[in-house]
Amino acid sequence: MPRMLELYISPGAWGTVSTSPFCAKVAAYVKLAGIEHKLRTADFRKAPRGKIPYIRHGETVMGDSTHIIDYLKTTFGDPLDAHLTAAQRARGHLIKRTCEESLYWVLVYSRWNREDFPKAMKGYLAGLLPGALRPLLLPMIHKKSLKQLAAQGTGRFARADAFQRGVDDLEALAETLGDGPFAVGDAPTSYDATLYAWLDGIAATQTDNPLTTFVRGHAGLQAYLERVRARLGADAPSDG
Ligand SMILES: N[C@@H](CCC(=O)N[C@@H](CS)C(=O)NCC(=O)O)C(=O)O
Repeated sequence: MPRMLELYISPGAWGTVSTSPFCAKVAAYVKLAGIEHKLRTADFRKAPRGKIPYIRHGETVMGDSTHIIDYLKTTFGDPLDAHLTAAQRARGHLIKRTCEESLYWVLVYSRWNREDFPKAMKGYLAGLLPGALRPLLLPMIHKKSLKQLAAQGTGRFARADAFQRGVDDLEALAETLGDGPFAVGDAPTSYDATLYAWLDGIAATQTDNPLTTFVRGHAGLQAYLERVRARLGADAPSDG
């Protein structure tokens, strides 16, 4: 068995382990699955395909949160999902895809669109980027995010329409979750790593928008977040 698993993520803010929900997802997975690991600050230049999160485990360097979790299941065993029925897997898949392929873009929109950007991201990025490069990097990162949002499509909607798409996803997720207690049953699974990361990331974002209002004001989702938090304990990125 190779050495310690290293998980490379973007730094946290607003009480999250990482502002990237894909990073927060894998950070939650390794904790829920009880896999010993070290959290490290990601370097985009070293990230496979230029995206975070990525892992290093011995000689293996791998990106994509889903590929990573598949690798971890093969390497460390599958304590969370091995027992799931086909119906539970299907339900979990739909929850995961809704978060990762749809709600994700409205979350990105909520942080980077022109109206909300100054409040949501400026302070965070100012603390993150080296002072001298800040005036250069901040607009570059902002521009890249807007370009991705436009290419994906969400960035082309009026603000109210973009947020409505996200609220529709959240309503469906909350309805599907019901009283849970977890995404697909009585115990946390890999699907909770995704659902938790998205809901926590939305609730934590430092701006008021229809997504944050929905999650913060929904008693069932708040109770769910507390249940998952109780299983996770505290964690923070460390380069040690
Ligand atoms: N499918 C990937 C998506 C990861 C992803 O989109 N990460 C974002 C941060 S949340 C990223 O690295 N964006 C930088 C870019 O697209 O250039 C996964 O599951 O890990």
